[in-house]
Amino acid sequence: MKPLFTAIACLLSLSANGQLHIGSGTHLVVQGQPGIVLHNTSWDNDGTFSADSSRVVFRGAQTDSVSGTSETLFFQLSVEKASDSLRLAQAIQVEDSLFFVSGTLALEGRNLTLGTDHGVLVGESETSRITGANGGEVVKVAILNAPSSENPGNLGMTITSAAIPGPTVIRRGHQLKSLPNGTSIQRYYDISPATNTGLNATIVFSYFDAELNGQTETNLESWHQTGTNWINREPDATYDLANTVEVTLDTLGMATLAEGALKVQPVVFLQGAFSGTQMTDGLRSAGVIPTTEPYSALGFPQQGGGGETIEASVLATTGNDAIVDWLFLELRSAADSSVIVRTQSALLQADGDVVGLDGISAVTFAGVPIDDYFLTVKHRNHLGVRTPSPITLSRIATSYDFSSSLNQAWDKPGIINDAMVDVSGTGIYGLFTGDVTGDQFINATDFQATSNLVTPNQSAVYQVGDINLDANLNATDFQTSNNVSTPNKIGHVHP
Ligand SMILES: [Ca+2]
Ligand SMILES: [Ca+2]
Ligand SMILES: [Ca+2]
Ligand SMILES: [Ca+2]
Repeated sequence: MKPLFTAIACLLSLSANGQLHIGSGTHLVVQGQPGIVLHNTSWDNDGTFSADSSRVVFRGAQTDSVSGTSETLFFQLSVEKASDSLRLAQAIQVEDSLFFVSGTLALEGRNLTLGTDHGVLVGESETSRITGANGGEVVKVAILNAPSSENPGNLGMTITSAAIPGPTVIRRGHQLKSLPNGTSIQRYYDISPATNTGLNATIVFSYFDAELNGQTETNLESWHQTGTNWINREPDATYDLANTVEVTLDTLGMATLAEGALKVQPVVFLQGAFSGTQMTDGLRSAGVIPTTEPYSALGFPQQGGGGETIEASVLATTGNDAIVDWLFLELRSAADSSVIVRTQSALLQADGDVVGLDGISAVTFAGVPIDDYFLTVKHRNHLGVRTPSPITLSRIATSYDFSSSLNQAWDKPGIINDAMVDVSGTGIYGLFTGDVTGDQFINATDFQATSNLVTPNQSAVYQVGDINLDANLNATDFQTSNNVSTPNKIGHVHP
């Protein structure tokens, strides 16, 4: 079919400064392929454009823009700029294909929406691609039903899941994200599925080397947002030649890539809470665990941490991974264990796993160099412990099981009590309970304080006097305190 131009009414003009202007009241209908080739000519649509099945091609070495009071709905669009870019000065839609031949398309804070049925990016490359340092997003809606390596709109986010996410809005942007460990690469995906739990989705994030923002490619990891927290997850795989990072996520949302932070996965048990093979989640089931860490308010000195929060949904998990309480972790200098390099509030699961603020992932220490550190674990009414020697921490999570042996904790010289207590009677070690004053001593002062706090009895409380962590203040806490405070005990954190 031959190109057919139909200008209804008037005011379709090519101005002297290189602009195709569709004036107000003008209706431009273009049929066939290619429809319009614009050479060093911008597009300004104040009227009505009916793209039919046409292609609008931008060529030439000058910067051109797409503007106008009307949001243009292209059928096909082709970026074939010899240099520089095509810039959006108005949001646009591309119903079918957006071709990249040469040059870039700069979003400049505007959105580019791809058609739900056929909208797709074609031929993006290191030199011809979408950019958006000043904001704007590429938007695609896809219906995902047990997707198998689906890459909606060819946006570069490939998803595989046995679940049914349903209608899913995928937004791809190129503005840097500010993360706890620095900034992201120049790309993010914001994914909003209709059903967004238990997806167990394998996501392959693609990027261009030109988007790396100075980061070491082989260190790229997934950072995804839950509430206001950025959670750093080790990827399942990283391919620096293919420019992809693969990660498994149960819940989708805002996600980007950046170099990972130091990670640790300790195992810790708490006396009083421990019973049988794991710990009670009585505080959680009573609904009293605060969503903001309690340690700052209790006067635990902070270094780079403090104010950590969690989503209420983190406390919905039951069973082995149910949250018992907040813990307080410290990295201390390998050269001097009295020097606290970084503090981080974390969460304790019923089976002893110490996890990050999503209640699942390893604990991360952002903004800290890869090095050896002493690791300290404290709890608001238990005696703290630390590793006997510095442990090597890196982006790959280091496991450290305090519970497997008394030797897993540093033994303070000249002190009668050990660092930990056998909470099981069968060689599972945990932190001594009963330091309700939080001074790393368990003595008559703690017993007196507990005695005062349990009078009268209280239930469904989050209180330091609740030394068995069942959310109740009563005779059990009183009796436990009486037992553990004789003889007196001292915490084992530093000399
Ligand atoms: Ca690469
Ligand atoms: Ca666990
Ligand atoms: Ca005390
Ligand atoms: Ca209690």
